[in-house]
Amino acid sequence: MTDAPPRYRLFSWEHSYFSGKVRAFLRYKAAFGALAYEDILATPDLIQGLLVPATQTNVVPQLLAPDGTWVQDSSEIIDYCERAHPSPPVIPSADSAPAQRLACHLIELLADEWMVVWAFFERWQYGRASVQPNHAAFNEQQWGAVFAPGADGLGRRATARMLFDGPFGVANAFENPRGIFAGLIALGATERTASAWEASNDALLAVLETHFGVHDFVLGGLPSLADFGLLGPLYAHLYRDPVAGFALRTRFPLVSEWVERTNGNNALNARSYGQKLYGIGPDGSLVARPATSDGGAWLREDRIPPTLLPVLEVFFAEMWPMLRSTLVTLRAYLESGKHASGGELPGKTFTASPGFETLQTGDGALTHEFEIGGLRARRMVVPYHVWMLQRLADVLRECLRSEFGRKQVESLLSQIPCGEELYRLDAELSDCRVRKLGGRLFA
Ligand SMILES: N[C@@H](CCC(=O)N[C@@H](CS)C(=O)NCC(=O)O)C(=O)O
Repeated sequence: MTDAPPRYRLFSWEHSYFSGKVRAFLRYKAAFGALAYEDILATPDLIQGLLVPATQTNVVPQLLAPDGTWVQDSSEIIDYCERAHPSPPVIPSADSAPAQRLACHLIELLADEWMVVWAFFERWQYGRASVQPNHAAFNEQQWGAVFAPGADGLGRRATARMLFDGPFGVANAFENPRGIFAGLIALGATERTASAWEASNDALLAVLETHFGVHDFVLGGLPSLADFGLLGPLYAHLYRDPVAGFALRTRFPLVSEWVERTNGNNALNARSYGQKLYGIGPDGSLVARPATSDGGAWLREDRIPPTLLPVLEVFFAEMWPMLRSTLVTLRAYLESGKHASGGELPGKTFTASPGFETLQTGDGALTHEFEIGGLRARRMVVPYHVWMLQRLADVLRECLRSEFGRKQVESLLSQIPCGEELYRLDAELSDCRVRKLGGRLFA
């Protein structure tokens, strides 16, 4: 008899961006017997009674490990489980596949913290009464499921509607921005910039459509961190939300199919990992072969498929200037003496953090200019980006340890405009570092 795999508890919502990323990752590990997990709906009672006391943050997803350790943050959850259950791997090794490893982390960052803007915008914009097409009813249903889990269907929808019109600020949206809409403005997504964000998202989907026309996953025939990262925007928002979901299915059918494949659930047509395709042998028996592209494996010898380069180009063209400016702005703020040394920093992705609104909105010290589609706009600085950059700098250093690694990384970055600026990351992070304790960030 084999021992049962260790059982984790994931606290998540079906319609949450970062929950989709982590759930698909855990499902992949579980499919190969590395671990088992229970997916628990993170109701307000559980968030306030369990999650906040454990990690000091109310965000989902959060993971409770079998030994009682709480892990908050989708990236930390993946790193934690990857260390504890390395097989099957989702992050290529720094020694044998340094370019693929670096590409995974760049794509994760793009998906987590840049694609989030349009995904967040489409959900709420198409839920405003005055906007067509409209998915307000669906949005009520998906939020009501969390906020009134014990109520009947109409009760669940009514509860969500009350929250939308109250604290979420949907009724007044951009006229009197509060809640969600204040968050969108803080991210630089306004009625003026919306079409530029949409165009950026469309262009990225077009590039992905080309890639998934050749390879079933980012790195070939098995998923990796890059796939799970991309599933953040692509599952809960761009696939499930009806208005964006209609556009995705009709205009980007291969991306849509990849969502099902990476999510690993009800994906018979999409052909997923662990699945086989069968032919009939000469003697009439079923003959199995891997169902996914590239022989059902990552591309060998650290190969980066050429169709992936345009995705990385988007990272360096659009997101990288904003990240560099984040470091400059945060450093200036920390050096201004207005921040207690070691003091807490804002920690949220979607909105200004409670208590930091003055700094993170308007012309506050933690806001900066950025560009999208040729438009200049203003957005908040998100110190969490610095934490992600520190993680990326660690990965880059590991990848550059060997001669092979230096050659592979150089060959990758030299093909991407501005790619070689990444070598300056360590220098740019000097004097501008953050610490993450549970769900809180400190200077
Ligand atoms: N960096 C975190 C972000 C988590 C996050 O922002 N979760 C969203 C749902 S997808 C949330 O809980 N938002 C509620 C809030 O910010 O109050 C991660 O990667 O897990």
